[in-house]
Amino acid sequence: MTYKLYYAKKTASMGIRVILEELQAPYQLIDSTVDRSLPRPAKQVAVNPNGWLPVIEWDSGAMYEAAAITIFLCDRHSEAGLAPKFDTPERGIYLQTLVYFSNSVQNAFQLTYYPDRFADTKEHEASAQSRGIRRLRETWQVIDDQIGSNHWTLGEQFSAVDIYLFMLTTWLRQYLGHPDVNEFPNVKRIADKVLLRPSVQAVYQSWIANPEY
Ligand SMILES: N[C@@H](CCC(=O)N[C@@H](CS)C(=O)NCC(=O)O)C(=O)O
Repeated sequence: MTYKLYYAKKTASMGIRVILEELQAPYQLIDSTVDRSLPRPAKQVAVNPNGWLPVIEWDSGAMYEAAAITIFLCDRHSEAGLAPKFDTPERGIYLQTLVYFSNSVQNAFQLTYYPDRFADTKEHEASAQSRGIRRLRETWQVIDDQIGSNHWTLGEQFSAVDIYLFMLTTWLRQYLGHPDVNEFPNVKRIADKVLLRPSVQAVYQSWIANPEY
């Protein structure tokens, strides 16, 4: 069975691709875009009426929402050990962190990337954007404090949360006024280790060559 991953560079579909690589699950990339002026694959929009990436399809289903896809794939391929087992304390923190990434950190990014979606008028967009920058600082600080001196985000064991964390750090853009990842030394320490993984080296080649690409 081959997964179909609707895909565009710079998006959360890159993180899902790293997870598929780590799981050694066969997949096929379906070219897509975040440019709303360009057509997107009909099936992608049928699965996700919001029009966002990532979307994933498999032999018996399809879904969207990057954190949910992460949880689904890691449970489906549990032998790879990318998710803590069900009855461990780490399992709770794993779910908590993925959902926090999705609803708080990603939301802060959205305020800065798409201020028009959070403001009634053009004049209010700058305010939405600057609040988003402040929110990025607040939410990354929560994650940095949570990690503390842990080896990986959840403790001793590498997990899909570390990949997700790395992906989100690649969205930080100096030119948008985002905080620098170095403001969050524990996050940076983990992102640097994730970067060394062959899966990440393969998927993030362009970003590695030019982080603001
Ligand atoms: N909560 C969704 C957000 C998805 C999202 O915002 N995707 C971006 C790319 S990372 C996108 O498709 N943006 C295009 C748009 O919003 O028009 C998720 O985590 O999957």
